[in-house]
Amino acid sequence: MIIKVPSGTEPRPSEITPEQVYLNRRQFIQVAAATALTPALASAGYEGVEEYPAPAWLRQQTQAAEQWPASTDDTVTPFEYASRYNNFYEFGTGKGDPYKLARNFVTDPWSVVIDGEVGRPGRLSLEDLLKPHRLEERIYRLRCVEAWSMVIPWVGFPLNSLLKRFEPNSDARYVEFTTLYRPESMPGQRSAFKAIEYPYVEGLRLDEAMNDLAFMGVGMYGNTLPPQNGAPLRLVVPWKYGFKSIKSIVRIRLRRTMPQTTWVKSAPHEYGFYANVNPSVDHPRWSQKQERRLPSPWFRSNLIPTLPFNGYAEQVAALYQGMDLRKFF
Ligand SMILES: Nc1nc2c(c(=O)[nH]1)N[C@H]1C(S)=C(S)[C@@H](COP(=O)(O)O)O[C@H]1N2
Ligand SMILES: [Mo]
Repeated sequence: MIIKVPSGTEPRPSEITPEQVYLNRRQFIQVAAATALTPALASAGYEGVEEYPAPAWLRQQTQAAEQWPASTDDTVTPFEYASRYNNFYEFGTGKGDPYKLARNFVTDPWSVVIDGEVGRPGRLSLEDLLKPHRLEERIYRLRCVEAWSMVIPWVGFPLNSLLKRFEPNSDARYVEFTTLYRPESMPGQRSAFKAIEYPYVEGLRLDEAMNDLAFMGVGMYGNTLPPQNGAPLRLVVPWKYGFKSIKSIVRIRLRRTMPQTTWVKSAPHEYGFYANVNPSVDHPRWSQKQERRLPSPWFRSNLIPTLPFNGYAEQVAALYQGMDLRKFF
């Protein structure tokens, strides 16, 4: 059921195969997946998954992830959309740019620095960072601030279990995350007209970061992350607009003060630090009351109502008790 994607710029099967043949093969792949006796594996059941370069140990672990019992029943977005319709400005601002331009992005070896207000700071290889964590699959809704949404089966582990290992001290009130800065391989970072400042920075209040829904992703659709989706390690915060879910993380810093995050710096009246999904607070240039659930073909707009906290209010609303969410948008 896995289609290998060689590194390089080869066209994908659907580009070189007539549509009907491609679909027949996908149906075949689906049948093969349904009859395989691997019910415990997260990868069972997803069609059209392309395999991107990754270390063997990581691929093995993502394929063996266990199911999280609280996943949404919403229909999962096809892998083709989740891996080809992306925001990752480091690889261009067009939705199709990251799929094309991140193809050769090298994510192995990878290390992450954890520092700031912690008892045990350090730099860890990805392998050491992942070692103590059991991977699980969680199907979450992803709501972009641009008013489209998808449903993605992530593989990873709760952020709180990572943070606890480094022993945040009593001055730690916020968590700051930073994306890799490597202009030689990220064309958006060397563009003459940069859309945003780099490196990309995001942040959470510590209590938000400790909420069980805040997740570190290392895979999706039962396999490792494609580079365009933030390989090898990204944040997934399902109750906030997608821009909080920062990709390809190299640094996690515990802080006393609120971090200056990329989109707040770039347009503070349009994007806030909290960025909780909220249908009753519109973006200055468009409504947030509805969203286009992808895929949305041209003949059907697929508009659905946007839910407070993206449908996760029961788990997270208490974090914001007494706060004016219009002011802290
Ligand atoms: N480093 C970095 N992280 C990023 C972005 C980005 O441009 N750079 N875009 C964000 C936005 S706006 C969204 S909607 C999600 C999209 O994640 P996906 O492509 O895996 O669906 O990634 C977020 N993380
Ligand atoms: Mo987004």
